[in-house]
Amino acid sequence: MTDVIATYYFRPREGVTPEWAAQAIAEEQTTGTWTDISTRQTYVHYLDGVVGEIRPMGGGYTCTIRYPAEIFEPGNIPQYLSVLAGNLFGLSRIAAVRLMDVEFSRDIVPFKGPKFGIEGVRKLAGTVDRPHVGTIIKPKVGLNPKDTAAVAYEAAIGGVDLIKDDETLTDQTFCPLGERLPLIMEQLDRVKSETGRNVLYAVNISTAGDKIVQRAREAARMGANMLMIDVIVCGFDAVRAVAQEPGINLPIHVHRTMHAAITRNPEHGIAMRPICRLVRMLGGDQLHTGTVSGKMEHDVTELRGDNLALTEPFFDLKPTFPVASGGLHPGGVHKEVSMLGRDIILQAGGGIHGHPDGTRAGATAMRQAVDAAVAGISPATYAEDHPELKRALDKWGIA
Ligand code: CAP
Ligand code: MG
Repeated sequence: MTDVIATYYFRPREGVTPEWAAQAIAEEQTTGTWTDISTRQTYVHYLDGVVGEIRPMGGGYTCTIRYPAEIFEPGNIPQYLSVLAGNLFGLSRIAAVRLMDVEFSRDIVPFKGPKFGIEGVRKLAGTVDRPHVGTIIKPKVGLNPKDTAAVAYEAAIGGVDLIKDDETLTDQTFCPLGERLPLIMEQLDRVKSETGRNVLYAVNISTAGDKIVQRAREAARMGANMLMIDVIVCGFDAVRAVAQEPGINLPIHVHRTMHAAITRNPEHGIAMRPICRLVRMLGGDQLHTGTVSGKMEHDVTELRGDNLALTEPFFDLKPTFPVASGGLHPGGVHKEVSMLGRDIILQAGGGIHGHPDGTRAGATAMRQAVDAAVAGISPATYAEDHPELKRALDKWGIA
């Protein structure tokens, strides 16, 4: 069996050597504890974590730890996380630790990955090589089902490829999922008959662990063409459970609300990279990874690497579509495309529904910005004969 290699950044407290700190992590996460124990039989040692080369980085160090494949229970994601990212974060003699990346071995990836992947989602939406444009219905909560569907129609007819619920909208009484979903799908059918375009709607099925698969089944029965899961708050295994459910053949859009509590501190927590690898292996077809021009904190180098983790060869698993979202507007599109490429979903909530001429014009402006970026034309030049884009740039400027 092939071992799993995790890379950590860590900063020992004063007086603690990096060698001691790295060994303490390896032991805590595998066969040891804080002191010698008489019960660690010699036959147990094949499960020891092995510390690799320790290198200085920033104010601390990085090292790899090799975890024997046998320490993992195949398919048990909570158990994997407990080994790779468990108690180590609280060790008092280590001031900070961050799980930077994980090289999973095939032996512990008994998952099929995305059912659709980038190509499959493109096939559904009828696109070839351009970035997808998505929108989050805003306000994020409060609209009733009828008004939500009306906004969806406007966005779809204006040109978006994808509409999604916001992360806090699930099945509240002001907008029950069972009413909202059929009304939105009806509007998207209308758009299809008027334009021939198949627009996707990611309905947020996030809920309790013992209910999410049932909710996914109901959404599929009601005609959903995409499902959405808030992965951090639902748990990674929610994605696996829905993706592996026989009879549900829908792409899964994965939102990461709450991730910044874990990923944002560059010294402590879990970087986005391992989260990308997990979501891809568990069957997420689309995953939020951030923008280069938007409202959320980002590190461009990390972001590009995260998107690569979603798309580079990974056993035989399909690539996951990276999603750039958060404060995006037409004036930021060229920057996103030049930094992140064309295999990207560019989502705008405020950047579409805040357009001076409304949602439809906002959606059109985003599509025009994408067309300009793909054609290598500057947004300002393209806006000269594209009034929707012009109005957006006048309001928000060019990033
Ligand atoms: C975007 C968004 C997303 C964020 C999350 C929001 O809306 O719907 O949740 O993108 O960030 O509510 O902020 P706007 P990330 O377009 O109106 O900003 O994708 O980085 O996890
Ligand atoms: Mg949101």
